[in-house]
This record gives sequence, structure tokens and C-alpha cells, in this order.
Amino acid sequence: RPRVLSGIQPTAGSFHLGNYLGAVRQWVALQESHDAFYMVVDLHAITLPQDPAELRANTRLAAAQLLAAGLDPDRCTLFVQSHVPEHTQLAWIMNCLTGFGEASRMTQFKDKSARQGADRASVGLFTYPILQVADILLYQANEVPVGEDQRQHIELTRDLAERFNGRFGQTFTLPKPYILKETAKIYDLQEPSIKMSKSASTPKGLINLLDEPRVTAKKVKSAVTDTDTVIRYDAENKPGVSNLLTIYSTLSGAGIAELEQKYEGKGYGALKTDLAEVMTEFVTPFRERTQQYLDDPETLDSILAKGAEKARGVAAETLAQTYERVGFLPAK
Ligand code: AQP
Repeated sequence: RPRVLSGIQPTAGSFHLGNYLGAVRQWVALQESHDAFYMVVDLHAITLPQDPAELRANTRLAAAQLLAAGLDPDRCTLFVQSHVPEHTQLAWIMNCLTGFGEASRMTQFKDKSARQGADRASVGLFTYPILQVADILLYQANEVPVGEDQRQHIELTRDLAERFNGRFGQTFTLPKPYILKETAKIYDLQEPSIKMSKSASTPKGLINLLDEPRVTAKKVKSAVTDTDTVIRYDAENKPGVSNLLTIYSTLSGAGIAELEQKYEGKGYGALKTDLAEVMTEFVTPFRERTQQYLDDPETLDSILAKGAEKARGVAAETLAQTYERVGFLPAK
């Protein structure tokens, strides 16, 4: 079976709808057909300041949400990044292979450091994509299911894998991004020109999956649309309506054309009322399942411990081979 690997940050507490539709939903599907490794990336989280107690709680919360979304520990390997020390070990080697200019071109760093004030951004935030390179290469992943915003980091991963292989001999698999066109980028409900994001969205434009369902329904009903009245998918001219149709279609399983037909002659109000209901039907059991996992931290921790053990088996093998290729003297 081909292998997939992906990760999600534990920083925001609740996952948002962009995380789910852009990435986590695909993780659930891919565990059926692939050898799947998924992790909560706490090492990435500390590239921005974190409160220690909150980070710990949010790491469990992220794992609980992944299980609630449908990850099955019998079908995939679910673990916490800091439980597998090989990630930081390989990241150092990859740091030494990356050009300073090359790392400077990463747009996510440019955006995030601009938001923080360039002088205050940490070196960790700068090398964030290189840790991601190590995450992926350690598992020899063939595909990486992510949202569109991560495409550049997967390209960097391919470049560095090729560079290493060229210099030291064939070692790493070149991964491909796995990005579904329809849900590659979910947009902010208030500002449909920007992606839904925990740090760039206003609270009204961001759907947190763990919010009270009535809060979510309210956000859907106040989503920005346009002055036209026709319900039609047209991302360029009708970004707000198109975003709602994408969300509706993915959560309900109805095709976009089917929805356009269903709402022919009807107003935006009808579309929003129905979508609010679809969303409520999705988030209500999701919240309940998440709570069930949180109520049993021992089971949760033991799932993560088993996952880490399995992940380490693969990661240690790749790292040992990498150390040997680089020329490190083996410890006797
Ligand atoms: N709006 C989105 N549409 C589609 N996919 C998205 N992803 C994030 N936003 C969207 C995908 O979610 C996965 C996890 O991303 P992350 O760990 O970076 O999570 P995050 O930090 O919570 O994501 P945000 O909101 O984008 O945070 P910022 O911008 O503050 O860092 C990834 O596969 C990502 O592509």
C-alpha cells in the first residue's frame, strides 16, 4: 500500500471547517487505501509562543477531534510529533541542506512573520517548513494530504529529497501533494477572498467545529454573499455563494449542479437555512464524540503511545540510514 503522512497543529483548540474539509476529511478516507501516518504537530506549534498547560490540553484535544472525525487507530498510525525524536534529528540535517534564500521564499513564513512583526518572529518559524520536510521524508511518504496553502512546502520537500538523494545516494521517496480541487481552499465566511484561518479570520468568518451548533448556524446565516440573487457556482464573480455551495456539497454529498437546481428561483436565505441545518447535523455528533474521547484520557493516551511506537519503528530506520549516508561515525 502506498504511504501517506500528514499533520495538524494543536494550537487553536477547536479545528475549523477549513482544516476539516481541506485535510482531515481526506485523512479519514485515505486510511482505507493507504498505509497512513497522521500526527499532532506540537513541535510546529511552538514556533509561536504557547502556554505550556494549554499546549498539553490542546494536544489531547486535537487527537480527540481526529478520532471523532473518523480516524481509526486500527487503520492508521496516530501519534504526537514530539513523541518521535527523529523528527528534530532529521530536521537538523535538512536545515543544513537548505539555502537561506530558498527558505526565505516560503510564503507562509512571510505572511506569519509579517503578522507578528518581522523582528519578533522566531528562527523556529523560519525553519518550520524544514521540520515539515523531515516529517514527510522520515516516513518515505508517497502522498501528503493537505490544503492548497501547503503546496509550496511539499515542493520544498521534493527539492530537498532530490538534493539529498543526488548528493548521498538514493535515500528518500519523493512525495506528491494530495490536494482535492473542490476543497483545496475553504474561504472565510465574512471575507470570501481570504482562506478560513485561525489567525487571519475574524470570529464571525471562522467556523470552529467545537462551537455551540447554534453559534455555527448563526455564522452561516450571516455569511457574506453578493447583491445578485442567483444561486450558482462561480468562484470568480460569486466567491461567497460558491464557498457556501462547496461546503454544502461536501458535507451533504449532493453535487454542486444538483444544489444549483434545488435552489433555482430561491433566495440566499433558503440556502443558508438549509446549510445551517446540514452543518448542525455534522457538528453535533462530532462534538459529542470528541467529548467522549476527552472523558477517557487513559484510552486516548494509550492510542497515542501505540501510535508513537509504530511511528518510531519507521522513523528510526530512515534516520539510521540517513546518518550513515551523511557520514556520522556510528556510536559503539
Ligand atoms: N481554509 C482552508 N482550506 C483548506 N485547507 C485548510 N487548511 C487550513 N486552512 C484551510 C489545512 O488544514 C491542515 C492543518 O493546518 P494547520 O496545522 O496549519 O492548521 P492551522 O494552523 O489551524 O491552520 P490555519 O487556520 O491555516 O492557521 P494559520 O494560518 O494561523 O496557521 C493543513 O493541511 C492545511 O492545509
